[in-house]
Amino acid sequence: MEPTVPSPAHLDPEESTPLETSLATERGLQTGDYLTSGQGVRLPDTDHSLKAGPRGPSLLEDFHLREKITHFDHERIPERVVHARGSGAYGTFTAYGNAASVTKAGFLAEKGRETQVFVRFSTVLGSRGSADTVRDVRGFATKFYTAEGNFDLVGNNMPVFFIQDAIKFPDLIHAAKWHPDREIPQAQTAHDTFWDFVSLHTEATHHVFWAMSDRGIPRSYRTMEGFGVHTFRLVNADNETALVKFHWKPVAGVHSQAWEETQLTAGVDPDFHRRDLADSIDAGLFYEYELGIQVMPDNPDETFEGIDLLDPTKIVPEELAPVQPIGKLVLNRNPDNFHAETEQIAFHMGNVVPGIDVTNDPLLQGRLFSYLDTQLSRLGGPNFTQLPINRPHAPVNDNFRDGMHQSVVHRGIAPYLPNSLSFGGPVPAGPENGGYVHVPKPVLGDKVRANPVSFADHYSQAALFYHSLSPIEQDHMVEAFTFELSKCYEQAIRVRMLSVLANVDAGLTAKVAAGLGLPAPEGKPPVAVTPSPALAQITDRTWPIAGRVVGVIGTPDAATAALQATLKTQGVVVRVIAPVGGEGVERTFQTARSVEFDAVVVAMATDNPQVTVLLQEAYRHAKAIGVQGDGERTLAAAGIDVKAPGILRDPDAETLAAALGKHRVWERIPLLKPAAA
Ligand code: HDE
Repeated sequence: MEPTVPSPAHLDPEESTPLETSLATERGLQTGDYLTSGQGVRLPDTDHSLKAGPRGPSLLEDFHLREKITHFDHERIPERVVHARGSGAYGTFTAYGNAASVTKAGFLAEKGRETQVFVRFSTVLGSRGSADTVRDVRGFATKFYTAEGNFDLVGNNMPVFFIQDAIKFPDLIHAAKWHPDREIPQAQTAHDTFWDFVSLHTEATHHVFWAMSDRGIPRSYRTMEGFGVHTFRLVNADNETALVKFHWKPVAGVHSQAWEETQLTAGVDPDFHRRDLADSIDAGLFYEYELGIQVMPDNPDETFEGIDLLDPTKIVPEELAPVQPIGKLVLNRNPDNFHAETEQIAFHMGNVVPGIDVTNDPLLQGRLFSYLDTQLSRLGGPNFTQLPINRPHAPVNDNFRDGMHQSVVHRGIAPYLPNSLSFGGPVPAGPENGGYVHVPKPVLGDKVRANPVSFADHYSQAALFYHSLSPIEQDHMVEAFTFELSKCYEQAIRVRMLSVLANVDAGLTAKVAAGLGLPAPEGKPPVAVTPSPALAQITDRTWPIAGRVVGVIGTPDAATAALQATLKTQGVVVRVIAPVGGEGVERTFQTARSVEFDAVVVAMATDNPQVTVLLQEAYRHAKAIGVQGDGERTLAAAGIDVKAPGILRDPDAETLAAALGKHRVWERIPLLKPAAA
């Protein structure tokens, strides 16, 4: 029986609340020309508290003072226990329509269907105010406001995780966050407790390799992949199932900062990634990604080519199961209010829609509990789904009532089922009416605290990853391990971690050990490793350059005007760096730092020491450097050889664009090594 009682507008299936409308309503709360109190009483003065005489004590009866200060005192909510530092944007997801064979979820299956999303990117370890560019995993969490309800894909920029079972998460995070006695270091894994834990808990090895690779220091959120990590189960219209891994593939390619660059950026511009996201959207240079799936048969043992699909420390190499693109995401709108939208968004692994189901991955199973639970303390009660950013765009008719911060004035007297006083409604929806039905899989087994045997392999895929990287990326990983372990106080932890590395690769271990001044232990690395070329990020490919930033050292005169104009047509942001400010100047010698630019063009002669440092850094970080006019004298002052790779004499826009499309001048890297190395 269909419900016949009229429901309030926000519950009415005919009147689902599009995000635009709900946000407009929220903005509408601030109306009128006059300043008022929270109760709507107009106020003549908000600068002086009510006092007994100009010098007298403030009076308790000043309702405006008390209300203003009280509200202010409670403006902050608890930061996320992990992923506290983040930023987000709205976007549109458009389905290619080719996923219908594996899922009935309309937003994936129907060709051309557009779905609004909000994506929140984050680091894991730092507090809300920490720097964006630290070495860390990045969160890539997407809320799809689908017509069938919200679907949240709460992923990371690395396809595996440190642990195989959710019960270890508090241990991992206690070890990885700051030391509890002094609350240092902030947003770093380079400390004793982290390396103590991961060297003892070897199932983390594969993930640690990803964290120590260049994936841990992305150039921007535009240039990183996203992964659902776990295996999901998709269901099509004929109720056939497939096991699937989700991937976000950035249209701009996967690119990273240089390690030294990240450290400088953390000081120069701690908001580097956040700013790039917001500025790019403002400039119409939208971030774009394709959603892809690896599809594996849903066989009873849930393995594929010998890989246990329930183990979140394992990938399925793309060469074995290609990533099939099924839709495109464009991030095209900045939030209006950081707190209301980016801070209050609440993701939950249990937000699934018909056509998408979970698997028994023990990490995923624990997450199904954690995300709902954490919002209760973070957002202050169970009604956070009513916040505009969390509201589904599908009709809601849940019979949930009351609770803290209830903002809906529910009508009727029968919020229970079965009832006869609300004409029996709302009625449960069977699958024929779009009801969510869990895939009926048999569950059998003894109650045990145990892992499948296959989970015991902790090293083979770490080796697979390491051997899939380009030599430059491998070198970066050696440097990262050496740097991080050098930061430990306890020698025993370094020694123990070296013995873990020795079970992955002897060459890597020898180099890290040499850097630490320790003997390299012997281990038992896997004998045969088949690399997955898809994992390397330095390849021969050239990538789109929209959103890349070029600094022009010179004055905003005609000399570089043509170059600038052509680059801008390709979406490149050009900033003139001049001796002093003025019309057309975005940076001065005093304010510019190398980390802001993907390439630099030197169009004037100067021996300004800050320009010298900028160029030396750009050179060291293997960035393309163009030279025009008497700019060579500036390079000479910085001690840079104009014949070195990537120093481009009078580059036209095409040459510069080609260099940007490679991300860095990789041929210069060997020249940057100390002679003894
Ligand atoms: Fe999370 N994680 N997580 N996580 N996670 C949270 O939820 C948790 C894990 C991820 O931008 C928290 O609302 C447990 C894997 C992202 O709002 C919390 C376990 C992956 C975000 C939580 C994991 C993630 C979170 C903190 C082990 C990648 C940020 C605040 C079982 C696939 C979402 C919150 C945002 C946030 C718990 C492991 C990704 C406490 C218990 C694996 C991107 O619920």
